[in-house]
Amino acid sequence: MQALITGISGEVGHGLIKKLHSQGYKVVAADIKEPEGEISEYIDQFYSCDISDKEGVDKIFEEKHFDIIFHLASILSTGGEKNPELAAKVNIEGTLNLLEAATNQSLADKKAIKFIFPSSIAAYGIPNLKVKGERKKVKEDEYLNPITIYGISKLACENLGNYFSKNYKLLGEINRDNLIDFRCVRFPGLLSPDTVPSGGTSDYGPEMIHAAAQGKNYECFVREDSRIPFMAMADAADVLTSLAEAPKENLKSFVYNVQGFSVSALQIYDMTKKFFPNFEITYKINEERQAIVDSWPEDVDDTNAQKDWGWKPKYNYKKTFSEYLIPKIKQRYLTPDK
Ligand code: AKB
Repeated sequence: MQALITGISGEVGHGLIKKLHSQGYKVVAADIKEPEGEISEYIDQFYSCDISDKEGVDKIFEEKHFDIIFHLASILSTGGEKNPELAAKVNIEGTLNLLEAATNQSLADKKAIKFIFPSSIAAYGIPNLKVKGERKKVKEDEYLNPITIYGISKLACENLGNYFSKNYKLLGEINRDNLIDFRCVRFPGLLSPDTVPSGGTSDYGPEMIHAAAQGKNYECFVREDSRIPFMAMADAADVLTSLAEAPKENLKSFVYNVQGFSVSALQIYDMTKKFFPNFEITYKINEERQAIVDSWPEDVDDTNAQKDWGWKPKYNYKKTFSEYLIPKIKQRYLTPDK
């Protein structure tokens, strides 16, 4: 089984590569950054490729045939607002390049390649805090009015993926069973002990914990009552592989909400302080980043994922800290060369 992963140097890539390798996949990786550290051991072939470069993407598909693609490469919500044109190019054109190449290969090989796409809670746009507080658990088809170019790109690519898997060349004579098998989840903010994210807006969560583990204090850029769903990174890799393994006939939808737990910035601080008692936080609100977080739901309804493919997080809020983040993060910062 051969898997292509784009965006390996990002947050989700690390955990996913290890998992796929342990499941016996040959892993082909494409990224603009060379893989560093232990993940290099798990990669069978690396392509230095900017996914918005169509020729570069096509070359990979000329040389390799895939059973499954995990398309993780993306410019995140805060980064995207610094250069929306670039974000649209990478996030939309890049995804389109991959969808086209995967579709051509699926049709030529007469075998539907699985295309797994992580979307985000950024696909939502809650109109105001009153609605956010009242509505709480948002379903997949509600409030799809994203305010960032990242959220707009994610929503567009969810629909592009669905198009390429069902209606591609609607008037053409195509064996539709050989179109790609597109599956997508909307991730919440992610908390990892291994990587400190950059360019996202949910970054205050992981930044806070990594600061505390290094004996630093943290200046938080959103209000203490800001609340969105989060998930342990260990669960995020599982989300992608278990969605990939789900029998196609069970999947009633092409896009699923998933979440671990819904917490405020203050609750993340309180939990972090339990493990790092000297840790202190101050608040200096960045109005633009605050507006982004305010537009994301407080929580999401992931009943469909539970029903259709048995999704259940291993880590609740407490366990995420006590059994995953804290032991690993302490080890990370105590080991001198990390
Ligand atoms: C971001 O903050 O942009 C991402 C996300 C929630 O998709 N982490």
